[in-house]
Amino acid sequence: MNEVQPALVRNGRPGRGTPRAHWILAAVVVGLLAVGCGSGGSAAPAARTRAYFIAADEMSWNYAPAGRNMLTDEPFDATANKYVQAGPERIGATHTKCLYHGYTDATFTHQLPRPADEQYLGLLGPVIRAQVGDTITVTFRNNCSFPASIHAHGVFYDKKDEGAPYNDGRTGTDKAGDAVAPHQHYTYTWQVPERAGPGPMDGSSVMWMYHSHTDEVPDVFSGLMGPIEITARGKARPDGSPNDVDREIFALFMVLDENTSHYLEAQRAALAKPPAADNAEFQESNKMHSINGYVYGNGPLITMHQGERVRWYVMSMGNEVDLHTPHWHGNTVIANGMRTDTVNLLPATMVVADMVPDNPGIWLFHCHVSDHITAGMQTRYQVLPPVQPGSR
Ligand SMILES: [Cu+2]
Repeated sequence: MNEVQPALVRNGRPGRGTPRAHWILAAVVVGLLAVGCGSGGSAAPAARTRAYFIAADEMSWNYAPAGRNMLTDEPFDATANKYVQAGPERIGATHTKCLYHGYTDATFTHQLPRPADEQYLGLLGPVIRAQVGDTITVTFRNNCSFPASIHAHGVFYDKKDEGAPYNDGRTGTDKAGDAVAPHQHYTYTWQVPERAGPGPMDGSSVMWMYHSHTDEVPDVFSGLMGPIEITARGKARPDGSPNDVDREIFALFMVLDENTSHYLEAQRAALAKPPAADNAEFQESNKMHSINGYVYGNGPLITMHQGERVRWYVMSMGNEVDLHTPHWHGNTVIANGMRTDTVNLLPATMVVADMVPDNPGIWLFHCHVSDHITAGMQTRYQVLPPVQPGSR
């Protein structure tokens, strides 16, 4: 079967803000697929293999690239500067991280550019999408300096593709995906059976996550996390996204505790006046209360149009402080079959919330835990006027 790169066709949304080139590309890819596997172009969904190429790349990540508090439109105050201001004894807003990036193929020479309307994803890895019945392959290359893996939630995997080393009686190649050494690669294969897709109370798609699980705690705090979205059989567009949703937004609420990152010690030692690693104020300064790796609204504005069917996928990871309550100003959502404007997250929980925004404007989207508000776990989203029929 031909393999496709869904990340390239991700924006297939006819008449809904779709870059035309992407839609044409989607049509070409689907056509090639039909020829390649003889499945034809009928409405019945053919099971597909969706091939992703994801590298873990070492890089500098700036939690506050705007350099000011975008929620107040003022310079950072003393509270914010505890976290974002660099100095002889403080790392500040920019940390070394290891992040998942999508690539075009197994040569890992061309990183997939993130379209403008996906820039808000920040430090999250590429969205992995599939439909029930599909097979997902992820060729993973580790460009970071420590062994890493990709461990998926929800989908079906054999032991060799679990991406997590522990005492489970396995040996040899059965442990191949547990720890990919620096500069090595490994291809994970995950099946997408019914039990990976929506249940009786779900909508047309569900959220899972993937993350490194070789040394789970520092791997995740170093930044190795991403979302998975699985759509019900027969309800997916060519890119795997649900055909009854106009726009999808993914958001990670997490106190990224850089004290627990693989890179903390090197960064601490590089300071002009390195404080002790257990210095309480230093430790607090490294706890980045972020949404998709941005603090104080510093990420790109999340945008949508009034009247669109918007599906929010929110998740958390981390520690006992990672109890978060994402709250939308200005509009409401339906989550778990109930109307609300605030949902609950604990580490490694995932919530899907559907919104049809009826209220245009720029609105706050923030964690409602008081300590997290002041530490910067806030951002904004914009509801633009409705898309006029035929305007695109
Ligand atoms: Cu919170």
